[in-house]
Amino acid sequence: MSATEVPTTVGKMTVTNQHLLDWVAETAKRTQPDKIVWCDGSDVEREVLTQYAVETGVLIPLNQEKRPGCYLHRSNPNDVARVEHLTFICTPTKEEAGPTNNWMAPADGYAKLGAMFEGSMKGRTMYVIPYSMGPVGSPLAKIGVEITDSVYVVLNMRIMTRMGQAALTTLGASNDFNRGLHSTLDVNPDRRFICHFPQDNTIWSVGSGYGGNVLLGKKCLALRIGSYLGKSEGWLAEHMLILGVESPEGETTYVAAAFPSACGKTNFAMMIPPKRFDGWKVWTVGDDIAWMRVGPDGRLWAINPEAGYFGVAPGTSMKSNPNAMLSIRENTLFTNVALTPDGDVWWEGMDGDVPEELTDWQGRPWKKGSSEKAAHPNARFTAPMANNPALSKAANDPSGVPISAIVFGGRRATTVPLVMQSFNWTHGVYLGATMGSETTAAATGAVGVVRRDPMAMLPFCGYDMGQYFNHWLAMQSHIKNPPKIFQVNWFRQDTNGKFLWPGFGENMRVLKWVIDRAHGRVGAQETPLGWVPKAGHLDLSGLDVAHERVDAANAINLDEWRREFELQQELYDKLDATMPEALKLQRALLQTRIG
Ligand code: SAT
Ligand code: MN
Repeated sequence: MSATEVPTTVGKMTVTNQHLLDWVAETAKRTQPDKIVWCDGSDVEREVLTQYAVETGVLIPLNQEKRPGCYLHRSNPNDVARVEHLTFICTPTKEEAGPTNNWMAPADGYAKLGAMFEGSMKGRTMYVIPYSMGPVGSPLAKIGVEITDSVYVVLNMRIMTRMGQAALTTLGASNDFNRGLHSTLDVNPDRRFICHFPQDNTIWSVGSGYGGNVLLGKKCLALRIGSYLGKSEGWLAEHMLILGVESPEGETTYVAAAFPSACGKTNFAMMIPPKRFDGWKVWTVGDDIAWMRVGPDGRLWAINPEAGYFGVAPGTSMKSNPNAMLSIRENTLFTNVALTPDGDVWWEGMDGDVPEELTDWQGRPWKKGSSEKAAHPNARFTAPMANNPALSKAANDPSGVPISAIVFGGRRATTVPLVMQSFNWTHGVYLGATMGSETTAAATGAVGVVRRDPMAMLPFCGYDMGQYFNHWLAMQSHIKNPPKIFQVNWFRQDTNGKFLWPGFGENMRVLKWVIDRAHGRVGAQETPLGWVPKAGHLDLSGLDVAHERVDAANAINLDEWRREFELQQELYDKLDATMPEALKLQRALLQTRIG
């Protein structure tokens, strides 16, 4: 298709941005789609595309009485999670990508994927999706355009981002937008790559139809490219939820918290405080990503660049996360969950009895007692944040929210205590940098292995990790009123493998201490590792758990920490070339403290 054949209007949308028109024409020439659809984000468009997705088997309508506007998608069984081994950072030198990223030279990346894009949309429709990450017009927001041949991607991007005309209007005639190009090809793992070109603000993704591999605004732009932009522009793009805690007196304190994928960020962000905290309220600003910039008042201000939740379904229930269950009642897309005989969704860990019969995530009949899971462990829901009863009023505020505390958390069966505050900013960066976590089903590969996941950014940092730590350290001099930094671990176990801490809503007790510390109004106990709550400061009244178990969850065992110290050496070795001196010093200081 030649440039002149590219339609420039659809419905009422007029496209005048020449940079965008040129790029679309050039891409159409390469990929040769049958048709080009410019997505305006309208309701009519959603209806038409949903209808098309149903007709072509991409979506299965759910019971519209029980779940209005909800659909099920089954991905190819070889394509159910992010693929870190096929994800590349394409910087001019390997050093810029650093030792924790896969690297490809930009020319090689363009050549290799370029060949795969040749004619890849023949017989298909090419969708052009303009979108804003962040409230439209926010000084923290960024504009992206994703070109894709997947209607599933379009329908997910509608929920996850502010998509369509408004984004295009904000872009105006500017050339400053992320160029994301995606083609599903034949969903063959041998022809699957996700390549990032930070210097060009460009993402190319082929061969997958799943989540973070293809919803290019999410991990690819908001984190990998975002972190690179943050470094050069002086802000932070982080794998963090953002929540606001409102006290009975009406004071709201905002907290950002980093946890690896599938470690309960969505649950934490939507938490309902237990009875003991009557009158307290937790408001969700975001459940996965935070973009943070220093405000004129010297505080760190955060926006959630997303507009929806791409949450893990298994384990989500009225007990674990009522607000998530309420968020998925309508206008939600489900991926790889099980289907009930009456057209509703089901997954392991949902409330109520296990149904006698289901259709499993691969479309096969499933019977109660089967050794196989009915829903894929990384099955997801895509729900508009507007559905969340606990959505913060500030979620759409272009200026974001001021962050008083930053929390780093991993999934650790041993060693790491329930909660701890860093001695200072640099020590806080050290705690984040040395974070470890057991792997989950959110990425392909072994599950349950402890790996270092600095600031939960290991799979998402778009440049050298040592430089990233440097950036965090350097930010201190710009933040006059910095947030306090904490480490938490909800996942510590007893010798029988049972969790010591009940988690979920009870995490409010930990959160209360965190915000009181952030405001400087509660005591703490110094340990060799950091500040921990003094006896009596963690509010345990009404908690249905033996105090010895809470003590065990909080315990600091120096033998375990000496082992942990040795394990952290691996990270230091790997990042030796660029590991900041300040963090080497932190390690040396810790060694003298734990002996
Ligand atoms: O598949 S996603 O990357 O979008 C979800 C996750 O891994 O956190
Ligand atoms: Mn995530």
